[in-house]
Amino acid sequence: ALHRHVRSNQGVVSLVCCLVVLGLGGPLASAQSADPPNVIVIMADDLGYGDVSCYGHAALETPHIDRLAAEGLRFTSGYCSASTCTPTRYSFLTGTYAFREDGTGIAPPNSPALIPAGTTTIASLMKSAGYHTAVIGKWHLGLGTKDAGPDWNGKLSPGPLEIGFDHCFLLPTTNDRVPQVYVQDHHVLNLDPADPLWVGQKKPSPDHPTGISHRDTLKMDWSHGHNSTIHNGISRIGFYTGGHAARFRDEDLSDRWVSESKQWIKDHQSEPFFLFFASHDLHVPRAVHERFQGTSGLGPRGDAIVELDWCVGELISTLKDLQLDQKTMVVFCSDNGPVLDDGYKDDAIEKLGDHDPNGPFTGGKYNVYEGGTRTPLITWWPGTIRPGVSDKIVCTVDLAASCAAMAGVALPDDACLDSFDVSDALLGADDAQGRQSLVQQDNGKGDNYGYRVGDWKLVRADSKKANNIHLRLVRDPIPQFQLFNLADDPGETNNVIDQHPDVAQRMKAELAELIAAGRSR
Ligand code: NG6
Ligand code: CA
Repeated sequence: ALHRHVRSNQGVVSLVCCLVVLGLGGPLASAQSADPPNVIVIMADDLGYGDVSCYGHAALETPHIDRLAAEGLRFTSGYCSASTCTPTRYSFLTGTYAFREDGTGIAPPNSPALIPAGTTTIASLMKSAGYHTAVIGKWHLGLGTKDAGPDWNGKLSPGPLEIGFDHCFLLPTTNDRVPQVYVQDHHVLNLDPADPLWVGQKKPSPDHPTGISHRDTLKMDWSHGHNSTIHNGISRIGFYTGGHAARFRDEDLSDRWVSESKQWIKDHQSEPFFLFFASHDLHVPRAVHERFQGTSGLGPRGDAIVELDWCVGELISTLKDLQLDQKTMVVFCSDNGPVLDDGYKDDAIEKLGDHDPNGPFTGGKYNVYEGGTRTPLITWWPGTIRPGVSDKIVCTVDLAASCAAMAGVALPDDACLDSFDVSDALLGADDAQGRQSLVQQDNGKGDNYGYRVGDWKLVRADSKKANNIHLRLVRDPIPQFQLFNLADDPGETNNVIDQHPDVAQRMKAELAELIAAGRSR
C-alpha cells in the first residue's frame, strides 16, 4: 500500500499556542508570534549540501547563512524535489511533482509559461490569505502562451502575475541562456522600441558573432555548449539581437535582486508579504560582482557562494532594520545539488581544494542520488523557531501546503497534489513528523527517480545511466534498481538490493503506484 501521510491541518496559530502551553517554545514563542508571518523563500541555484560552512564540509565561510542556521533550524534532510532547476521551481510553486506534467524539464530560452494561468500556487494561496506577493530573481519557468511563447517586445503574459504574484522582477530564463534583460511585471525593462529584441535558436545572420567564431574575445571561455550569442564577453545558449539598452551586466545581478527586494519589502512592510527571492548564484556563468571576485580562494564558483551569502545578509538586515524579523519566516533552500564544470572554464574543478560541494553524499545536479536533491534547508523566525538542527524530511514541494496552513488557507482538492503541511517540522515542534517519504527526480518526466522512505532509498534509473555522479559531467552506467540504507550509508555506495529483496519489492511497487496515482496527497 501507499505510505499515506497524516495531514496536519493545524495552522500556525494552534501550533504556536501549543508550543507555548507545553512550554516547548522556551523563552521564544510568544502570543504575538501567533500572527501568520511574512514569508521569504530564498532559493539558491545549484547550491550543494556542503557548499555553506554551517553544514560542515565547506572550505569557505558563509557567515550570513551560518547565522540563519545558528538562530534558526538547520535541516539535515531538507530537499528540493528535482536535481535540475525548472522541475524544482515548478513543484515548489505548484506543490505538485514536476514529473506529473509533460514539458517541465530544463526550459529553453523561448519557453512558454510552463504553469498555466490560474493554477493554484504558493503565491496564489498566500495572495488569497491577504498577502502581497512577489518573485525577484531567476524565473526559468517560461513566459507567454503555449502557441506563441514570450513576446519579448510586447506583453509577456502569462507569467508570474497570472499565477498569484502581484509583482515580478526577473531574470527570465537562466543566465547562461539568452536574453540578458530584466523583466519587470509584464515587460522587458528599459526596452527601446527602436531596437527590438529578437531571441531565437538559429544564428540570425552569417556574420553574427558567437562563442565559436569569436572565441578569442571571450572573458570566460566555454567548455561545452554555451557557444552561441556573446554578451558581456560571455557566450550563451541561444541567439539574440537588439534590446541593447535593456541588457544587464552579469556582475550586477545580485545587487539588483537585493535593491529591488529591499524596496519591495519597505513598500509592503505594514502588510503581510510573501517574497520568492530566486538568486541566480551559483549557476553558470559565475560572473560575480568585482568586489567578490577572488574572495573565496575557490575561483568563481566559490566567489558566487560568497556573493549569495552577502545577499542573505542584506535581506536579514533589511528585516531587522524594519523590525520585521520577529514577524517573518525565512526559508533558505536550493533548487538542485552541485555541479563543478557546467559549461564554462571557470576553474571550479581546478580550485576545488578540500571543498566538498555535496558533503557526505554522492552525486549532485542531474541525478537522483542524495547529492542531487538533499541540499541546505534552513528555517528562521526569531522568537518562534527555536535554534537547532532537525533530521525531519522536508522538501521544497511542501512549502505550498505548509505556508498555506500557516496563513490559514485551505488547499483546493485538485491543487498541490504532492505538497504536505509540514509546518510543524519547519517550525521545529518537538512532536513534528515531517515527510514519511519523498520522490526525487532528475530532469524531465520519465527520467530517473529516487524514492526515500525513512532510511531506505530506492534508486530507479530506467535509463540505466546517471549524470554527474562524481560532480564531473560524465554519464555513467548504473543498474536500473539500487537500494541503500541511508542510516549507515549516506553516500549510497553499498547497494543492498540483493540482501533486502522484500524492501526493494515493496518500494518499487509504492513508487510505481505514487507515480501512476497522479498524486500523493
Ligand atoms: C544544461 C546546460 C547547463 C545548465 C543546465 C540547466 C549545456 C551543455 N548544459 O543543458 O549548463 O544550463 O542545462 O541548469 O548546455 S538549471 O540549473 O537551470 O537546471
Ligand atoms: Ca539550478
